[in-house]
Amino acid sequence: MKITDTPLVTHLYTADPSAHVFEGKLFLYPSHDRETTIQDNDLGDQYDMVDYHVFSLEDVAGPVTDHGIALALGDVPWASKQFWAPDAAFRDGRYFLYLPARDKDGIFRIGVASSDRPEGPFKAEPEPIKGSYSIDPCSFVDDDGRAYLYFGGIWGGQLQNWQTGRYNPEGKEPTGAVPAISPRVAKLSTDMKSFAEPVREVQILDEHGAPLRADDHDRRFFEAAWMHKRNGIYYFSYSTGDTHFLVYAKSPSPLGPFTYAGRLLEPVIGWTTHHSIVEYRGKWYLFHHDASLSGGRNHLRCVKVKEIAYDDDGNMRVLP
Ligand code: FUB
Repeated sequence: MKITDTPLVTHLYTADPSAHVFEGKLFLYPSHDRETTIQDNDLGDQYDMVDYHVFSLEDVAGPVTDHGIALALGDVPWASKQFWAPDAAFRDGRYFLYLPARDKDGIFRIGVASSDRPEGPFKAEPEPIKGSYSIDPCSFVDDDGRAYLYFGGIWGGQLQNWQTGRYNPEGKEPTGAVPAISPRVAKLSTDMKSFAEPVREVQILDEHGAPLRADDHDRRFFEAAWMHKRNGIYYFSYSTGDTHFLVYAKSPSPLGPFTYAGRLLEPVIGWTTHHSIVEYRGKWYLFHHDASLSGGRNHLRCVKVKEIAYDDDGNMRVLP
């Protein structure tokens, strides 16, 4: 099938697609958007999701199989609301689903659930990952077997509340020429269920080697981290949030520092933009979302796919 700018899933609203190749097929782990009467606000309260469906595709452009509910909010003992953007990983015969949600105190944490099947159902651990906070987990298993969890998001994602390493409800996004808030990364333990090391900051530098500035809203990290590796280069891509771009940075190391490398996607219909990048049958793809299926309602989004091309220097371009 030919790739077109049409939603891959139309019987549900879906967003934040994390794409992986498991068992020779493409699997999508998106958020499952739902109708709500909550008014849009800068904290994202309108994104009030309560379960995850897993989808699979043989052909990148569809059709898509909906494998049904893989995990429900009520089955995660520590979570109170807002099942936001998840990710999945495979290691040693088990599949892992990483999920951000607010805990009973309203603080975003990241939990993990596991299954012997890529489509689930997943069984959640009773507590969130110790030392985790904020949103948008992205798991990455490197060729050497080491696994990492990248995460973080500002504003509704609360990363500004963790600038000292402890939760400060008064935390604000910095302004002006100071360094922007950095996304976070932690190495995962071999069972994939805990952090093996203290959480670190992921440095994103400009072309002069200086950290991106807080007032550089066209380039600074906002949310939606994704990591992929191609030809020995580690690509850290993310959303700039209030300027609505998907951008990326490159490094020779999974832990950075990363150097800003360019823009991947211009703003789409709807406030949020979010993505994943995956190689499938020799080509690279960007799975992302917009709000076209709902006529532009920010919290009712739909997953789409585009092809990516790389130049000889490893720079990326999304094909129209
Ligand atoms: O889907 C809820 C939130 O919206 C995600 O966690 C963010 O990345 C944004 O897409």
